[in-house]
Amino acid sequence: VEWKRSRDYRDILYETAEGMAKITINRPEVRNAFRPETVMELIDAFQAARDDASVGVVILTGAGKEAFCSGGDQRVRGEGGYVGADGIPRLNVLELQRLIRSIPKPVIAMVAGWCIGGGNVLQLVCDLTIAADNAIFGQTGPKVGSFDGGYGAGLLARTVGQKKAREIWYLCRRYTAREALAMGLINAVVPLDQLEEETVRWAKEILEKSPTAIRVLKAAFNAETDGLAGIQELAGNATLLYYLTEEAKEGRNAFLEKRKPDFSRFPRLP
Ligand code: 2NE
Repeated sequence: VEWKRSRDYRDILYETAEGMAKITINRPEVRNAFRPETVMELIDAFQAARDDASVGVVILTGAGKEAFCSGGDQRVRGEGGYVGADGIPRLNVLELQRLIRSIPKPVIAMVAGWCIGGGNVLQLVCDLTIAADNAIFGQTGPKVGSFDGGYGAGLLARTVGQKKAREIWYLCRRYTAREALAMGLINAVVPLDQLEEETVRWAKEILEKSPTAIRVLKAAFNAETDGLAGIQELAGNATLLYYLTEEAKEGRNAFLEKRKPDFSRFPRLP
């Protein structure tokens, strides 16, 4: 794949090719830990991928072979969160998690090396995860004075089961890619030198499928786990499809033409 650098950022890379966007956390010197600015850029990049109709699948990864992401940058952890150059303490990675869930396109985590703390939660909220055989997964919150009780706990339990999720958080152990695969935390393990090739293969298989079927399925999976926000996404798809019908257009046209709408020609299907 010939990736084209399509947007410029400081902490991340944004590249596109053949219907895919690849978003790379580019802070290898800290094992791709994120600071508030990194997360702001990631949010901007995911919004760009969402709005680009030529993009059907997003790949999230980390620069280098050492790490996917080591979570929040502990060097900028201040009184009330992670403090950026603006001096405001934030936990904006939670917004990023919601965006990865709600973007109506599959997001594939491409994981090499460490996938730890908030980094593991990021791969968890992605639709699919392909890992290299050197990947290591785990949470560290209770060791370093943090925790993620949102998707980090609830979605983890839905994904690997209650017992395993509690073990992961309470003991803060590290798990190999094979162990992660066995517990259902990820989708596949491949040799490190085949990681991108395999991830792109999965992305292209998805790109051959009906985009509307894929987007409604994503919303349906979210509806099962994400409460009213998940139902909102699923219902948003129904509204989108409805807007495309003559029936919905009749309502809009009647309003604009200041007449009574005539829905009599639209069937009430069983
Ligand atoms: C990731 C890990 C296991 C890597 O170990 P290793 O031995 O391969 O590398 P090393 O030497 O530990 O790390 C290389 C450099 O990266 C920095 C290190 O401090 C070191 O810097 P220098 O000594 O060379 O200057 N680095 C690595 N991770 C960092 C981080 N997260 N923040 C700042 N600097 C980091 C090992 O480095 C490790 O255990 N890292 C910490 C993992 C961690 O506890 N992350 C935070 C969890 S909490 C969280 O992410 C979170 C949450 O729970 C809830 C909401 C939001 C976020």
